[in-house]
Amino acid sequence: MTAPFRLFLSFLFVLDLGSTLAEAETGQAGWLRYARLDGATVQRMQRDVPRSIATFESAAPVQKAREELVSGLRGLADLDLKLTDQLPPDGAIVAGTLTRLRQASAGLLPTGTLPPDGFWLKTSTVNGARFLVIAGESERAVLYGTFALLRKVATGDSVAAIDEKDAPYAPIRWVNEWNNIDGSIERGYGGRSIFWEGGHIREDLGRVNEYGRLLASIGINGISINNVNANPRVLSPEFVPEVARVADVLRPWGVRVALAIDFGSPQSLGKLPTYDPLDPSVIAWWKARVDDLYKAIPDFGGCVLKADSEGRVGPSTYGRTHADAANVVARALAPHGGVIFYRGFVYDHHMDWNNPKNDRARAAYDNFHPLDGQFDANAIVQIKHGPIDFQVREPASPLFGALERTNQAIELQITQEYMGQARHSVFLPPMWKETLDFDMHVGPGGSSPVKALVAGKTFRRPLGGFVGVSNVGLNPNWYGNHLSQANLYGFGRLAWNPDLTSARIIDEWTRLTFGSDPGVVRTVTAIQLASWRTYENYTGPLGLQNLTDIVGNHYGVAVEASERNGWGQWHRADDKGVGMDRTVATGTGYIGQYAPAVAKSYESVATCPDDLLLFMHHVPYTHRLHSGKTVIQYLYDSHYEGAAAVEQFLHDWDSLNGRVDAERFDEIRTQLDYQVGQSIVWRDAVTRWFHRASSVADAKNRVDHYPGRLEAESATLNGYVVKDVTPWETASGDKAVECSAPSCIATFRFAGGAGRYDVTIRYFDVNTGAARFRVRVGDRTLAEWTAADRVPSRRLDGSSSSRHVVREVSLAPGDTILVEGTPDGAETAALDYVEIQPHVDRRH
Ligand code: GCW
Repeated sequence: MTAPFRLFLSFLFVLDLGSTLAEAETGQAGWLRYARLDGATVQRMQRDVPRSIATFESAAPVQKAREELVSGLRGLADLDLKLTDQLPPDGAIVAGTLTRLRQASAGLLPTGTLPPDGFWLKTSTVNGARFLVIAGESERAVLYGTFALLRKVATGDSVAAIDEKDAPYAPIRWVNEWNNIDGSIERGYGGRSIFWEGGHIREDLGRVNEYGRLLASIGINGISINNVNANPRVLSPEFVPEVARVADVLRPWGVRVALAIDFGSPQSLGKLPTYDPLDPSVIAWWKARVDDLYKAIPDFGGCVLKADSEGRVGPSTYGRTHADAANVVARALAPHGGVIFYRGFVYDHHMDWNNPKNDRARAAYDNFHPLDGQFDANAIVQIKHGPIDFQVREPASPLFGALERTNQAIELQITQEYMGQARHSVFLPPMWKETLDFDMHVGPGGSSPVKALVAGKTFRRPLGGFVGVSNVGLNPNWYGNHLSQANLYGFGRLAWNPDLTSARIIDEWTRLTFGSDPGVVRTVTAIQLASWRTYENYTGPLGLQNLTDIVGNHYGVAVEASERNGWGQWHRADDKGVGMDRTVATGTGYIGQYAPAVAKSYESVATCPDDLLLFMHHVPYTHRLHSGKTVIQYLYDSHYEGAAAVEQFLHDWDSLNGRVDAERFDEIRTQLDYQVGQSIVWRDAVTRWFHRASSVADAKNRVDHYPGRLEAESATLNGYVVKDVTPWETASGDKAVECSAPSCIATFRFAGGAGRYDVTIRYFDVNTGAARFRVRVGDRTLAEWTAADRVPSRRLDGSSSSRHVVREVSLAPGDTILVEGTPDGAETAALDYVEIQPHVDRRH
């Protein structure tokens, strides 16, 4: 090695110690990066943390805990722990099950017990030596304690003197992965499956191991690894060894593996003449398949079942009940300690829209309330948090309050199906908490938040808890958006302790994920905490639900897509008013499914909260909200506020340039910039739609007035042809232009005064090609790009509407702006408009 090269290397080494910002970060380590703390905190930790780690158990979770402590403390605080299986005389970190630690030394911990899966972190002095004890009620609880300790260190908490016991709120803390065995993921936005590929479990389960680590760190103890729209093949004998491999990888992390099953399997897979749950041959078939699974996977978690829902077969084929269906599987699982989650998501998707009494929101309660008490002790009804389907705002499902003698679990959706599909940043814990904290007013004492009901506390149920639909993928950052990881983190933290505030959760996550620079923490937490309300503001406020393409991709804006079909996500907006009348007095009666105290407040417009008004009532556009604003003006204002807030997120993020590693800084910036563009599409589409429907003008005169906007259909077109866009509200002026030649030009004439402008080109980027664009002013080329994004649309619509902004362009009166489009494949280089706005210097 040459001297200069050596010098260079040592320079790199110094850089590495001094700053973690220099390193590229992919997000793959999530919140478990163990990045070096600042110098003062490192010193403090070096003083307070003992230098060896003692464990006495060979159980895999305890070994994992030890490895985690070693790598965590090395990364965070530059500590090199010695490994030992004795209690060293000069003190140590000691990690193990409570029982085993008591055997090792009576002096480590005072008397006391721990609840299931609980842990105890305690500093003790034995014979003058300091010990930092991590005791777990179970083996996996040793891991939970370990991750809790590492979280303290990573967020800079003192570990000099601790005495803390903690235990999970509920026994069920599971995730579901809607992965198909071909490797695709239903409603997954982070790439292909980490579990499956080409009809089999993947050879390389490295990412499964990493995922298990992330799950353990937030206390998740179960996972189903295939889509609830289940392929019967997962139960076939040849699959058992494959599933067993996944279980082997996740077992050390304390995570039990489960499968989603298809109710028709006894017939489709087992070749029986029937799948009637009361038929003896069917009963025997389930038992045999389950016994077989347990031979290979002794700690198999159980099954998830979606039956009689969205085209899946179920017990109705034979006139049997959901309880019959759940119990036939429950009885096969019971001897092995397995559980069945029976999904409460059962509704008729062929309902007649013309019948004002029809209401999908009633379905879960109507289907399951009559069956209360008929489910076996190891069956759990898994209930989506709201009565419809993961919309941006829904009331708590009335079914939570209607099962007294049945186990239940709440299903929350971590993957952002209706929440911008990870292309929009939406931090969901504030929304989940509204449901979890909502008082259903049932049970002894008449007060019962949803969290207590689902955890089985209200009616003293043996089982219950939390299920999150996660859908991570092979993308290095798991979800396709760094900020979306906070939703998995938040889900786990709330499943462990639903009393945590969203502010606390996001503060932890941010410090763990980006470090504790106060500016970074302040900015990231503020963006995350405001993001749900912001998203709601521009996609479906006042309980309208998401005004998205309900029958298509659930992504872009399409205000009428929910209407005139059987899917039941109706908002019933017409020329006079908007909203679903769900009252008992004149509507669908849905409100009557709640306990009287809740029903009373929803039944009257005078007491119904504004946020849910249009979910519960049909009102004229001129109806005044509690705030005094009319409904229509609120719809206009909230959409403008929402879009403006996203733009502010982007500016706030920009202030972190240089304070977050470049890779994640750029990726998040790109995401937020895209979200700004989409929020404008939403804003314009929804406000224009309601303007046209209601004929009520925007008091602030913004809707249908767009200063600086030049429509493509009014430009001078060379090769481009004008095209009507469907739905009309997704294109400015209802129209776009498409190129029907090898290349085309749209020429826009600038009529403003001389100055510096930002020029936005609004175009359509469908997923069937990669068209090219070039923008010129005279012979100056301003920008060139390829429309190669992969948004979920092959049509010109709200999903494919995209924008390119060229900043600080000098323009003079009479200048012509030429946009040249070159189609590719089925992508027509379509244009919507050019918008020219005075440039505002935002540098501080
Ligand atoms: O929200 C709907 C989704 C479906 C999903 C279904 C369910 C797995 O659009 O993709 O199917 O809910 O929860 O079963």
